[in-house]
Amino acid sequence: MAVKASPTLLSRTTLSVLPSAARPLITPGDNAIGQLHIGVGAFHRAHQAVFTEEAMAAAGGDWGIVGVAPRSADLVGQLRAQDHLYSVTSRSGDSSRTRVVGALTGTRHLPTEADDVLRLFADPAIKVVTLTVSEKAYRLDPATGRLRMDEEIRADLAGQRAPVTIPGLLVRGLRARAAAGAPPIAIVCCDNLPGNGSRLRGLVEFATDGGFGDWVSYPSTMVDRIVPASTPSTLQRAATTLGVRDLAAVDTETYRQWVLTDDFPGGRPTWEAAGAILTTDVTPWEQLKLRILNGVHSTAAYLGALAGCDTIAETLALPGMANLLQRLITEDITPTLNPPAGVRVSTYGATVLSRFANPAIEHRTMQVAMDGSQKLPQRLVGTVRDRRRQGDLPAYAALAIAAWMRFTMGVADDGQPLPLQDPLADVIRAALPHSIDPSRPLTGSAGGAVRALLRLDAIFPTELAEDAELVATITGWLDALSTNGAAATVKACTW
Ligand code: CS2
Repeated sequence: MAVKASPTLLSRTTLSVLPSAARPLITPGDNAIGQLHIGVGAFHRAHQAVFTEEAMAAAGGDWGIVGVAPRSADLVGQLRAQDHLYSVTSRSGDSSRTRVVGALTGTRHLPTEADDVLRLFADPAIKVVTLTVSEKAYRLDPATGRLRMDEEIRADLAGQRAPVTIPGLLVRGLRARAAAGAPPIAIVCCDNLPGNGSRLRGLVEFATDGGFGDWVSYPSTMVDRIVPASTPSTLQRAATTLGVRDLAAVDTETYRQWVLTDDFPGGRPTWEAAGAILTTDVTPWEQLKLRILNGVHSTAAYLGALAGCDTIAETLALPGMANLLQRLITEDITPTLNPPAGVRVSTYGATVLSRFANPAIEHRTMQVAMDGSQKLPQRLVGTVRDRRRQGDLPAYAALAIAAWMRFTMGVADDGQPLPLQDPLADVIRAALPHSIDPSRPLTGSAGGAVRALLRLDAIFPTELAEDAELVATITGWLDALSTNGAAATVKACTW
């Protein structure tokens, strides 16, 4: 975990060599801790931490963040060696802005420091716990939204060893806090799940047989900023701009949005001073974002990966792709939405497509494509279900589902392997008919594959699996994808 301190590494002592525009907005260490954040990856560092720093710069408050890394000891070592400072570079076209963020005041490595994390849960100074751990970490059954009780969860809840799962950590942390008689707290899910606050409340109540009443609040949130995994070029560019090395540097876009229900019994940072929207109902925002941004992102990721595109921006440049995604938004998704007051869905959709096309953001199709079983229900399946209930056939959303199905078969159009990274990978592979040879056109066997995958009830509701017209449409697309390839299928959609 230890990284040798180096005179050329970003740290409090090297802050003075930074260009003045790149220095933190607050003096690191001036604000005491107030928040615990689980999942201190690139997204958190470029989103909630940035909002929090700006809030503290504008309105003060002791809201320093202690970040918990659920897995990576290297990241903890790097951040510690840098006094928890790191830079965020917002990139758009040829222009970029880099700033070091000073909101992170400490880190813990969950696998080796769980007891200390539990102590922090119980610390009265902590009033807000935020999470960005990805959809799968909550271990919810996507179909029922209920916590999947397995050996690990049971062992975590039994409390005979340090917790290793996120639900286990949350429950054990809250129990430790209750036992310490500490004041109320807000637990804030910042992952792309619908009704993320009430899902988390349901999870805790189910795992504890009733929960903690009003003493814990679970605000719902919609979070948005495209933050690709950092690469060696991210670090190289940060070093050039800063004049010191930054091993935890992050690249992102300029756009960012955060909408939260204002339910924080122990207080909260003045995030609105940083542009966040505090409201009473996040649902319309969340549906807009999950169905348009994330739904279209996943569609581009599967089609792009099949077509051999490395990044989302490269995918957007395929002939016909922008047009197809535009029609997916206008014809299939928009009629299912009830947008927030004052938001024009067409403008929102256009902004999303131009964000995806930003060539300065090297967001890999394989990164967005992973964990499809956890993402599809809220991103695409809800749209298909709602359109079918409205009596319409959502052709482009059906193509998106077909592209995911083709993707699960593990071979791109040029024959390259497409490894299936998904917690349900084994279940998905077992569902696929054995007769399928993914390296050849599926002619004749596409229908069997579609029916088999639609029967996965963790992803698709029965009403879709039994919908003959929908099955036929998805089968048509899957046939086209396997016979002509994704690029030609998309191009043929240019009416
Ligand atoms: C992406 C999201 O990886 C993915 O699945 O769709 O992480 C997306 O970049 C963010 O939700 C943007 O806010």
